[in-house]
Amino acid sequence: MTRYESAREQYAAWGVDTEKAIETLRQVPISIHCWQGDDVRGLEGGGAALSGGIQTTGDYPGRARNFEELTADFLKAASLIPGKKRISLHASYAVFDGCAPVDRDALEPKHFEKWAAFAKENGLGVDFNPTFFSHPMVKDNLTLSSPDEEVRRFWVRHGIQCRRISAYFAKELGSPVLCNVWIPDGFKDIPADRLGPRQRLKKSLDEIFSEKLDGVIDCVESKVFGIGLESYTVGSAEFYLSYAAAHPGVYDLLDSGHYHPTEFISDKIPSLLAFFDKVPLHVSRPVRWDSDHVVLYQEEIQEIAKEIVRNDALDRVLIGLDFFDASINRVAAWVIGTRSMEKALLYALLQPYGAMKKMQDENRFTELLMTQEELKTLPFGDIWERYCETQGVPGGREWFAAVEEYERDVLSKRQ
Ligand code: RNT
Ligand code: ZN
Repeated sequence: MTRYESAREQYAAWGVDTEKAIETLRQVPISIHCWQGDDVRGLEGGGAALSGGIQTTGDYPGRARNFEELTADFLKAASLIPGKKRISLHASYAVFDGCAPVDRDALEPKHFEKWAAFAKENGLGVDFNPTFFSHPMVKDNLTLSSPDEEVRRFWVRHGIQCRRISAYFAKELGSPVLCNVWIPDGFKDIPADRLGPRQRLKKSLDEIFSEKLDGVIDCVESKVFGIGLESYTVGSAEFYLSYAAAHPGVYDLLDSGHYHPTEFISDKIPSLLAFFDKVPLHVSRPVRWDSDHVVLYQEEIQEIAKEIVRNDALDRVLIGLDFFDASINRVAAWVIGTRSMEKALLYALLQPYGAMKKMQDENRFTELLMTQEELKTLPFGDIWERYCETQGVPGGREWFAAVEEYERDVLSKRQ
């Protein structure tokens, strides 16, 4: 008997079908963010530093410097990650090859033709993010909530163009595109007016979302604070949740680094599922703050995956990743983070939820506690290895050899 066969039997004894779990997971798309490959710098080449209260730290060699390097690195990572993939782009990754560069408020689908071709060639769906940071028109840390009409309107035009670009990708690829609005707007110190900026943000969002577009899934991403913006965030959790609830077709995106340190998005997923038909996520790993560390196979990510799986919401929760670490090999960061998400989903698919829910409803909490604990030491690793094998990607530590080789032959040559 192989290790997998033995593991399959052990799971079967708990009423879990491992074959079915593998078959289900194979079809779940994970949206992998492009910005892990270049420390969120983008391809505009204007040299604007990363702003908006987010930060990458570290200077590991080998950062991608252009479209070719970024896509090559992405594909290297993707070749080592099992499962279905999408790519999440930012507007700052426009490619101006062969046409004159334009400012953010004038971006058009043609500036993303190369990405559309890349996505098509590699069977990837695309998700999109307007870029409201790292740009001179971010004035006093404000964009859509700015009291300066010139600034506010510039960013409204950017939002409008980004939705059109999203619709273009959706049409080209035949797959709906999540268009995620996150803005950095906030204040370092105690504001005199907390409502005014929010009223302006509400007005800006109304303007951006007024155009009816096919294939675009709109969402808004809140957060609690940013670096240098510690006292007040315009787009707070309550603001965006209320906005989404009041605007059918606009969804509230949950980023796991955007809440208070003892607050978890896993518990928010079922709350939102009770009201929204879709719940988009940015799965990240905050360490003491919104640090965007590489996602690991840890408790909160397991809980996130469980909430998606046991609520039968694999097609309603849109799983996207958001982390950026410049202190380690960036290809490995992508691989480790995305494989961790896949692992968490597989683990979640291997739980006997029917039986466990019954225990809860029948007040058999001792048995439930025992079950949850015993499941943890079943031979999960053997099922994971099997999943990787069926997906044609290396399991265990073998994938790392491929990354080391790539670092030696490609990444280390970039100066
Ligand atoms: C920032 C948000 C946002 C960004 C990316 C680059 O705190 O999480 O989603 O990380 O858009
Ligand atoms: Zn995010």
